[in-house]
Amino acid sequence: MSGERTRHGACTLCEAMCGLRVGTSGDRITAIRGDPDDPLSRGHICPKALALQDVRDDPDRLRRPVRRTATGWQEISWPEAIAITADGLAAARRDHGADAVASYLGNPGVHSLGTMTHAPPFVRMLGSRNRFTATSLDQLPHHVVSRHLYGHQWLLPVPDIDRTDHLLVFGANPAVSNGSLMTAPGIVRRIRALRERGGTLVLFDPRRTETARLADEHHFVRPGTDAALLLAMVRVILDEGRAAPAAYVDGLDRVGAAVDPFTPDRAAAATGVAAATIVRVARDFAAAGAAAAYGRTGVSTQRHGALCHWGIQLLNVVTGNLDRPGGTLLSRPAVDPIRSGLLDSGHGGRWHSRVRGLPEFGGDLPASALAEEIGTPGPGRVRALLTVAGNPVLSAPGGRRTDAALAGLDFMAAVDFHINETTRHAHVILPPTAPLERDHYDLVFHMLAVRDTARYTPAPLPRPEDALHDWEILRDLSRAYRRRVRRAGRWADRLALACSPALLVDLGLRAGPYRLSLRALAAHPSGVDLGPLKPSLPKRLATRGKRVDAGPAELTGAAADAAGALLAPADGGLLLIGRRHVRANNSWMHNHARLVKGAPRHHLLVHPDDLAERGIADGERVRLRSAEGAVEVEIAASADVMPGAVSLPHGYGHDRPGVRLGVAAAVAGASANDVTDPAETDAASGAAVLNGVPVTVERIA
Ligand SMILES: Nc1nc2c(c(=O)[nH]1)N[C@H]1C(S)=C(S)[C@@H](COP(=O)(O)OP(=O)(O)OC[C@H]3O[C@@H](n4cnc5c(=O)[nH]c(N)nc54)[C@H](O)[C@@H]3O)O[C@H]1N2
Ligand SMILES: Nc1nc2c(c(=O)[nH]1)N[C@H]1C(S)=C(S)[C@@H](COP(=O)(O)OP(=O)(O)OC[C@H]3O[C@@H](n4cnc5c(=O)[nH]c(N)nc54)[C@H](O)[C@@H]3O)O[C@H]1N2
Ligand code: SF4
Ligand SMILES: [Mo]
Repeated sequence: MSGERTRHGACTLCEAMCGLRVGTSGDRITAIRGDPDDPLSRGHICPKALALQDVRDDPDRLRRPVRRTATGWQEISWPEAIAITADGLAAARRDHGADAVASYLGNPGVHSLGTMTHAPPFVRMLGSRNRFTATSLDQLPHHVVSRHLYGHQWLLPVPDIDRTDHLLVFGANPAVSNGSLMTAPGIVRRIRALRERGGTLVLFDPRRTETARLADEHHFVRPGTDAALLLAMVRVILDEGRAAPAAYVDGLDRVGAAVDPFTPDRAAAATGVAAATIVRVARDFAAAGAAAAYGRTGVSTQRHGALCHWGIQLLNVVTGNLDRPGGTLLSRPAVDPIRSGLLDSGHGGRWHSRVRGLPEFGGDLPASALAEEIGTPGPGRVRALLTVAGNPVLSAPGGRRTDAALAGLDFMAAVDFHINETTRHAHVILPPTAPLERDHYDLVFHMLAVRDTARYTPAPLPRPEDALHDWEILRDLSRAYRRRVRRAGRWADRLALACSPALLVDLGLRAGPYRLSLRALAAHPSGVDLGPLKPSLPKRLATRGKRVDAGPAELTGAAADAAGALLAPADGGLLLIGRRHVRANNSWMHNHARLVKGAPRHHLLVHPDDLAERGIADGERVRLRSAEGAVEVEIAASADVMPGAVSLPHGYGHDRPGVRLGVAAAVAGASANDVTDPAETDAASGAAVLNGVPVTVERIA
C-alpha cells in the first residue's frame, strides 16, 4: 500500500528494551516486528510488544488534560491544566512548607526518556523531603548493597549470562519477566544457549516457575528466608577455604564472623532447603569455571532484602567472579549517568520520615510510608501530591490506606494517561504522548545490559496535534511553578528542564566513553554494538582507595540483628508471595483484550496439601487475610507452589469506584497489596515487604 513505511523503534514495556521494526501508514501502526539487526535483541520480541499498538489505540487512554469536577471529569486546555497544577503545588508549599508537597515516581517513568531526564529535576525543584518512588517496591536493596560495597548505588554488576558456566538464581523469574537488572532480550534463548554449551542453571524459588522448567536444578525455599540460605553458602565457601577474592577486596574476616551463626543445619531448619543441598550448591558455585549469582524481586522485596543481596554479592566477590567474564561485570554505557552525575551515588539517613522515622536513601523515603505521611495530622503533613507514571494504590503495601489517604489530600495532580485506582483521586491529570510517539534512548537499561550497545530511535509515529510529551509537561510545569515559587530549583536543574531529552542524550553521548553523538547513532538505527562486558575494577569503584569492603558495619550489623529471626525454624503458617505473567505488566494493561484473553490469571495458588488441611476445594472463593487486611480471591490448587507458600499476582483490584479502565469484571481480581503490610519494611534498606507476608486462608461461610 502506498505510504507504508517501516521505522525503527524500541519496546519500552520491560527492561529487555527489544528493538522493533514498526510498520506505519500515516499515523497508523500497521505492524510491529522484532528488529533482526538490533545487536542486543537480535529480532526477539515477546507478546507484549504488539500491545504497544493497543496502548496507542487504547480507548481508555487520555488524550487531553482533564480536571475533576462535581459532575465528573472535564477536558481542559494545556495552559489551564499547567496553571491549576502549579497553583495547587505552590499553594501547599506556601501554606504548609515544602515538605507538604510529596511526589511519587512510578516504574513506567524509567522507560520513558522524557521522565528520566525531566522528572528528577522537577522533583528536586519541589524541595520536599517527601519523595517516593517505585524503587522501594523493587530494587532498593540492590542499591543499598552496591552503595556499601562499591561506593555508588548504580554500580550494579550484571550477570554475564552469555558467557557464564553457572548461573545461580534466587527469586527471579526471567522466563516471564524477561530479566530485570539484567537487560537480556530473548533471555529464554540465552538460558538455553547456556545449557547447550554445558553450563548449569540452579534456581531457588518457592514456586516451580516457568524459569524452573528451564533449569538444571530447582529448589523450593521458604519465602523470606533466603538471607539465611545465602549467608550459609558464603560460610561454607569461607570455611572450606574456597575463597579466592580479587586483591582489592578487604574485610573477609568480618564477613566470616558475621556469617558464623548461619550454619547449614540452622539455615536448613529455617529455609526448608536440606543442609546437604546448601553445602553442595555452594561448592558447585565455587568450583564452577565462571559463575554468576543473581537475584531479583523475590529476594528484594522481602523482610531481609538487603541481606539477600549482600549474600549474592558476597558469593560473586568471595569466589573471584565479580568483574570476571562469565561472572558479573559492570556495563560501560555510551551515556554514563554515573560519570555525568545524573544518578546520585546514594546516601542514607540524612533525614527520616516524619511519622515512623524511616531513613531516606538516595533522597527518597520508602513508599510504605506514603499513606501515613498524608494521613497523620501534625506539622509537616503531606497536603499535596504529584504522581508521575505510577499507581501506588495497587503497587505499594497497604493499598486501602493509600486509597483513603489520597482522598483526603488538598491537591493532587498526575502525569499519566489513565484514570486508574490512584489517579482517580487527582484534581487534574496531564496525559503524555504514547510510547511510540516519542524519541527514545534507554538511559537506565543500557547500564544494566548484558552487552554494551547504544541505540537512539526517533519517534516512529507522529504525535497527535496538541499532545505533549512527558518532558514537555514537566518543563511547562516547572516554568509555571517557578513563576509562583521564585527561588525554587538549582541552576543545573533549571537548565536541564529547559533542554530537550534529545539534546541531553547528545551531550551525554559526546561526554561518554565512546565519544558518540546522535549523529553517529543516526547511521545505526538498529543500534551500535560496543562489545561484551569487560573487566573494569578496581578502577571504576567509587569507594575510598578503590577497594571493596566486603563486610561493612551496616551489613554485618544487620546480619547480627536479623540472625535470631532468620534462623527461627518454620512455624507452619502460610506465607504470601507474588507472581508475574508474560502477558501482564504490573498494574496496567489489563484493559487490552489481546493480552488478557484466555483463563483468568489472578488466582491464589495454593498447594493441594494446604487446601486439604483446611477443607478448601480447588476453585473455591476464600478470604485471604493478613495483619493488614483481607481480600476475597479464587483458589487454584497447584503442586508447583511449595507447601506453606501461597502465590497471588499484584496489580489487580480494578473494581474500585471511579476507575476509568475498560477492565472486564472477570479480569478485575483483588489487590495483593490490600494484604501486604506497610508496617513491615526491610530494616537495612527500607524496601517494602511484598513477599513472605504471613497470611491465613479461610473458607467464606
Ligand atoms: N505485591 C506486590 N506489589 C508490587 C510488586 C510485586 O511483585 N508484588 N512489584 C513492585 C514493582 S517491581 C514495581 S516496579 C511496582 C510498579 O508500581 P508503579 O510504578 O506504581 O505502577 P505501574 O503499574 O508500573 O504504573 C502504571 C501507571 O503508569 C502509567 N504510564 C504508563 N506509561 C506511561 C508513560 O509513558 N508516561 C506516564 N506519565 N505514565 C505512564 C500508566 O497509565 C499507569 O497509570 O509495583 C510494585 N508492587
Ligand atoms: N511480563 C511481565 N514482565 C515484567 C513485569 C510484569 O509485570 N510482567 N514487571 C517488570 C518489573 S517492574 C520487574 S521489577 C521485573 C521483576 O522481575 P522478576 O523478579 O524476575 O519477576 P517475578 O516474576 O516477580 O519473579 C520473582 C520470583 O520470586 C519468587 N519469590 C517470591 N518470594 C520469594 C522468596 O522469598 N524467595 C525466593 N527465592 N523467591 C521468591 C516468586 O515466586 C517469583 O517467581 O519484571 C519486569 N518484567
Ligand atoms: S521482552 Fe520486554 S522489551 Fe521485549 S518485546 Fe517483550 S515487553 Fe517489549
Ligand atoms: Mo519493578
